[in-house]
Amino acid sequence: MIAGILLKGYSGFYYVYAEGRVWECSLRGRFRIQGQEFLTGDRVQILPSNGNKATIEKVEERRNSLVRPTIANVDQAFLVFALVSPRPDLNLLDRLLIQVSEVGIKPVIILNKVDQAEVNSEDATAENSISSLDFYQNLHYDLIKVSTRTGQGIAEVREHLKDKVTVLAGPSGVGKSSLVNALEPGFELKTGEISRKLKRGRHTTRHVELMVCGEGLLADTPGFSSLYLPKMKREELTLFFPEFADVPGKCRFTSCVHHKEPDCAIKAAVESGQIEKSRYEHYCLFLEEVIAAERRY
Ligand SMILES: Nc1nc2c(ncn2[C@@H]2O[C@H](COP(=O)(O)OP(=O)(O)OP(=O)(O)O)[C@@H](O)[C@H]2O)c(=O)[nH]1
Ligand SMILES: [Mg+2]
Ligand SMILES: [Zn+2]
Repeated sequence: MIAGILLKGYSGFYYVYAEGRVWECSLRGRFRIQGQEFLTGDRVQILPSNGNKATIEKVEERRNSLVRPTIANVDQAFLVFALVSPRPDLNLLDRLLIQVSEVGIKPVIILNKVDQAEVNSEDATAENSISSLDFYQNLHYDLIKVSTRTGQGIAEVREHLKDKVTVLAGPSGVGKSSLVNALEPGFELKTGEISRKLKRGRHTTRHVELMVCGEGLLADTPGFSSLYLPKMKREELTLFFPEFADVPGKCRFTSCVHHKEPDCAIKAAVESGQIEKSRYEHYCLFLEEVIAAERRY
């Protein structure tokens, strides 16, 4: 038997990547009735029969799984945003950082369309966007600046793909499919208007698919613009704002959630500029959501 990763299930067959090639697999006995429980990204053991055919004999326990997209055992997520258009939605970015970190997936922020900076270099909006994402590097997140148009940064993205299962996430129109095409020109994924028109159908009729890309596996996803926070206790939210831990000094109250309390070290750090204002504003928004959700449980 050989170990592999499930790329996709399609019309009763399962495509598994193992030992550098793709196997068309059917299910062995007891799995047949449980077929629907397989997820893209599942680690499986397969038994080759002839040619590229094999049967799935065993499914390993999942390390993690995401609901949207429905995929298991993801190592990292590329959180893709565009420099100028569509304007980076930092609220969504901060939500995504929480969502992936919570299940142990490493986030990598990809700032695409950096070629737009040259075109609009006089434009204050572009300048703001650049600096507003740069500070994420100081929060110990990886940030790669790319342009699928000029090829800038593509080699660096390819490096990050190596030996990993990566999922793309981000709003519609930021260039996720364009990025896949830049990494692997053979795929020719639909981009732009066509992609948007097909999106609904594609989203509902097809499961997410992993593609062999460079030396890793990559899943493209349709864009989205809203995201719920995972279930957590209000005091856990600070864990997803790593920069809060770097703040010197202490809050007056040990139970301080850095919101309405007096003598708060975090609020002082926002005032002094040590903590980015947008990050703190999102923290407060998220805190209210977490507290509202607590009441429902
Ligand atoms: N200027 C510029 N435009 C780009 C770049 N990358 C992609 N685009 C354009 O941005 C538009 C959207 O690209 P897509 O790749 O379809 O975006 P997507 O994120 O896959 O969108 P959805 O599939 O709807 O989620 C297209 O018109 C692309 O040509 C880039 O680096 N620079
Ligand atoms: Mg797309
Ligand atoms: Zn505080």
